[in-house]
Amino acid sequence: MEPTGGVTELTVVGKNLAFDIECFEIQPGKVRFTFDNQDSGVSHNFHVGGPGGVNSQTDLERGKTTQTLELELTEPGRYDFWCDPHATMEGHLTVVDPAAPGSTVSGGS
Ligand SMILES: [Cu+2]
Repeated sequence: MEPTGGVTELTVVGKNLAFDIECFEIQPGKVRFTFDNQDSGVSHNFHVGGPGGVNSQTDLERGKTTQTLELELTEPGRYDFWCDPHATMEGHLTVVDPAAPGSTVSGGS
């Protein structure tokens, strides 16, 4: 999860109508999601929403396929990600507040 060239790279695999990872914690800034749809013949997308009016998604696309979504997540807080047709596919990511060093985002979902 180390930022590469100022961009945080996150990879999420969609398989059997589920995401392989459902919780991320990142620093504010540019994020590049790679969504790897491994469900052959099943249409998924990758949708991210949260603070600051973030609401962005990839097109629905039949697997197997790989999509990328680049966002700038500058506002600390909790963001959600999901696949629109499948309620079983959801997760969240927390953008930490760099102005609060040592403050860990406490657990709970
Ligand atoms: Cu889906």
